[in-house]
Amino acid sequence: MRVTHRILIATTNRDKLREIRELLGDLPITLLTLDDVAAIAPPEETGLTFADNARLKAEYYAAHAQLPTVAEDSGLVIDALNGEPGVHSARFLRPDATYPERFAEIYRRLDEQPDAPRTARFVCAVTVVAAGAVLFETIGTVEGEIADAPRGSAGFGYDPIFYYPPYGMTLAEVSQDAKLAVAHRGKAFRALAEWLRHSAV
Ligand code: ITT
Repeated sequence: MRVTHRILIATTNRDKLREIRELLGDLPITLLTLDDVAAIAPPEETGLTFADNARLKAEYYAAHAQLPTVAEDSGLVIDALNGEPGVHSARFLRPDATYPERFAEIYRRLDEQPDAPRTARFVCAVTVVAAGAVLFETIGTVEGEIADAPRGSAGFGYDPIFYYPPYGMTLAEVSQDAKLAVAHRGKAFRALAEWLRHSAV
């Protein structure tokens, strides 16, 4: 086995980073974060898909930091809202909106179509770039429904409104381990961990 000794986890989101550290913690690799490298202004996320934005971020941060880099793009896709907030999840409504404000807007829009299905999914696209080349890409998803009302205080972001039927709870009502066992980021980063174990990055 030959793995890279150091890989940059290029995210500005502390909640994502906490989950990623848990998911990649067992690997014989030093995980660097954006705090460990010279300051890099975040790129504009102009992609139309999660995969586009994950690749854009990995290429951008790898070029600036000159390190093997993993980036991810993720978000909540609500079928009745034509896929919104989707790739706009982090800035839905307004970049500085609170999550309760975002939830209220989502419920307002869903109330306009009471007969539409409440189905939704979280998506996480992950890309690894080293020396200018895309070496690995994967996408993890978890299917669920928009809860009748926000519930729970664990997790982050849209977790309180994401009801996961097999648990009978939202992802903000379960432990981080229970969330990572079934959710989008857990699936994507377990696939990445498997690849890193066998790759020669
Ligand atoms: P980076 O681009 O620096 O990684 P970001 O927060 O801007 O950080 P994204 O553009 O990928 O990242 O947006 C992800 C948003 O999707 C995140 O801010 C949440 O609003 C939402 N999201 C993603 N994963 C989530 C999860 O596990 N639980 C709840 N909300 C999630």
